[in-house]
Amino acid sequence: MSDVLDHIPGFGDLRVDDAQVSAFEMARSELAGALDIPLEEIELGAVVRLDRGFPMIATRCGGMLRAEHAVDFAKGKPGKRGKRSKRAAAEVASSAGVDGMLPSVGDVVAVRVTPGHDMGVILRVLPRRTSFERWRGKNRGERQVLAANIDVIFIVQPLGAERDTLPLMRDRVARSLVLARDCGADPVVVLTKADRCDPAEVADACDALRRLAGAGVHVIATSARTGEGLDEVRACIPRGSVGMILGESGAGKSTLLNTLLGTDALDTNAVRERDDAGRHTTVARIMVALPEPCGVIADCPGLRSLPLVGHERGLARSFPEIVEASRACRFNDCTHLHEPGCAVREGVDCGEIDQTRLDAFLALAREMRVSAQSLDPDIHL
Ligand SMILES: Nc1nc2c(ncn2[C@@H]2O[C@H](COP(=O)(O)OP(=O)(O)OP(=O)(O)O)[C@@H](O)[C@H]2O)c(=O)[nH]1
Ligand SMILES: [Mg+2]
Ligand SMILES: [Zn+2]
Repeated sequence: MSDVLDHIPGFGDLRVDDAQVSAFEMARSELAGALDIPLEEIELGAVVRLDRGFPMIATRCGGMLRAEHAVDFAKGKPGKRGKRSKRAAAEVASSAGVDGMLPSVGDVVAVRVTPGHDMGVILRVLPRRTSFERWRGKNRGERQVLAANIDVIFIVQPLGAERDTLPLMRDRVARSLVLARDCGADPVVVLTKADRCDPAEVADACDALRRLAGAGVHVIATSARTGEGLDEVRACIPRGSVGMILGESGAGKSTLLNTLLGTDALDTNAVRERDDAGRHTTVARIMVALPEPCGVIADCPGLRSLPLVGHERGLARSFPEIVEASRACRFNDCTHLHEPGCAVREGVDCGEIDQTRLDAFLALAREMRVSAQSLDPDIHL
């Protein structure tokens, strides 16, 4: 048993690209001027843990500290530096170019580190290479950034759960693929708990999900008990890359990470026997650095639902052959269901397009049209 803090990545374990470093250099001069503070007090850092406390930042200089956000700090939320009025907050925010963008795990930030203070202040969230976002709320039009600068998303789905029929698994995996592609990360499907099924069942599930996910997406059956598939998972997260783990509570996300770490650093909990449901054991977003030659993965709380709202880009990236074929449909607004001259259905007939993928595409496209309409009644179905 080891502490999760032993495995928190340092700045050098994360991938901060040249664009982010130059954005930082520019932000640093601007912020130092606007706030009238020494340049050396502003450091480049990355958010490696987000929990109920202040975000934890690994800095380029090798430090690890908790940091409050400049906007909260300025708004007078209780912090170590005392209170400020809302008015002062606005001034600080505007003069310093603090844009109010909230940091998420994986974010690269400009952080103020003042000698003698153990708490930093996040002054700016730097441009994100990728941003994994989820719809939040009904009609509020808000998206929540669950993680930033992620290269690989592990879509975790347990095998051998009675309530998870193949259609349900397909639906969840299809949604996750769209979300992952939407943010620009590469998806990998990881089926956990393979030891609970016989090999034929495992093979069937893998085949079905491979067919759905299409070429170029790995589908890996794993077991934390037998070690099956773990090397394949490791191969998907080489050193220098950053992953996150996505799946329902109880899917075995933290257990998988512990197995990859080789120690029980992350808390796990038995699922409810009656229905295999998890207990929402993980409540924080915590990055862990895997042993060489692997990179970093963020453990995340289980997500119950994955609504798709405005993820058209992700849909198009997940089903490129369907989008490509649809350009040749006779009607621009072809639904690919019944129209004459539908190139997509022709593609299915001649075996170029998989019916399973088309079904998934149509269901998700329709869901997105319905959700868009509920937000904007002028959009017609
Ligand atoms: N048989 C078997 N059980 C597993 C495997 N992996 C995980 N489990 C069990 O599944 C249960 C839930 O695992 P967790 O790792 O806590 O699940 P989680 O996805 O992190 O759940 P949350 O933190 O609640 O989101 C635990 O009892 C694990 O022992 C596996 O490969 N085989
Ligand atoms: Mg967990
Ligand atoms: Zn068509």
